[in-house]
Amino acid sequence: MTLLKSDEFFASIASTIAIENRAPQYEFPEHCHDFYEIVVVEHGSGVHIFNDSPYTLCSGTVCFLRDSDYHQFENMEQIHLTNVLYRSPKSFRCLSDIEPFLPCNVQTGKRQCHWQINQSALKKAKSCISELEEKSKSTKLEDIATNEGIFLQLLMLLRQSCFETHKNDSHEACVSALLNWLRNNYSEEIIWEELADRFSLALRTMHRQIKQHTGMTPQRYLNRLRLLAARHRLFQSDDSITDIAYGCGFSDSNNFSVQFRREFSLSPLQLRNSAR
Ligand code: RM4
Ligand code: NI
Repeated sequence: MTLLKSDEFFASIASTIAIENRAPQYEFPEHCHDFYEIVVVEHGSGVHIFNDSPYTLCSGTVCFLRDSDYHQFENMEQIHLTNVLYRSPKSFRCLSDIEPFLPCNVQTGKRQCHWQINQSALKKAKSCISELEEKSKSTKLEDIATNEGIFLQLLMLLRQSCFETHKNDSHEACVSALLNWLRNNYSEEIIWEELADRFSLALRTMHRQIKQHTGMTPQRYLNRLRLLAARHRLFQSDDSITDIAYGCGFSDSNNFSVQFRREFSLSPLQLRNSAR
């Protein structure tokens, strides 16, 4: 796996923060970093595979990565995002430690690294980011201090908005909950009418909102989740292709193979053999 090194991205040894705009972000293969990263998605859609789990990106998605995480971007459609890089929670000049403000519980392995913020918070975040960008190449201590101050502001803003996102928008809250549920339960038999009901959405609203959030129809999105999970299991396990197909929610293994080939241009068997 490729390791991205801080020397490539930070302006100098003195810099503690670096801004990398990706407008657009193209597909990007699996990699890790020797730095930490906050990814803020402005608009577009795509799939973020984070430590092997797929997450759909959309406007307002924020992701926190540590130096031990790895990730990749797939199926990017007009995605604009910004990476805010920092060396580590304790490697600032003027801030002592930002660890308490990062998504927590590394020990239990249960940390929610993807956050969703609303449009007004996104606007504020963007303005912090452009301020950061202005001085990010400077080696003057004053500029570094100013930037670290802005970075802390950005971090607080993201945290706060993550908890507030859904306060005023019940549709958004329901759709978020539904998408979250799907990410964990894609292998179950899904009846869209029932699911819409369960998350208090009209069927048409659900359809429209999923399309808006993921850029895909609900069925296509569900299929992608299943196919990505299947691909992961093909790489990581010795389970038979039929078991994997059923285990990921396909009711027929021929149909699974057809869809798989359409999505990844390889049959499940070819993919498994290529991994060996
Ligand atoms: C890449 C991609 C990676 C990020 C580097 C800095 O284009 O966004 O995720 O680590 O830039
Ligand atoms: Ni990265």
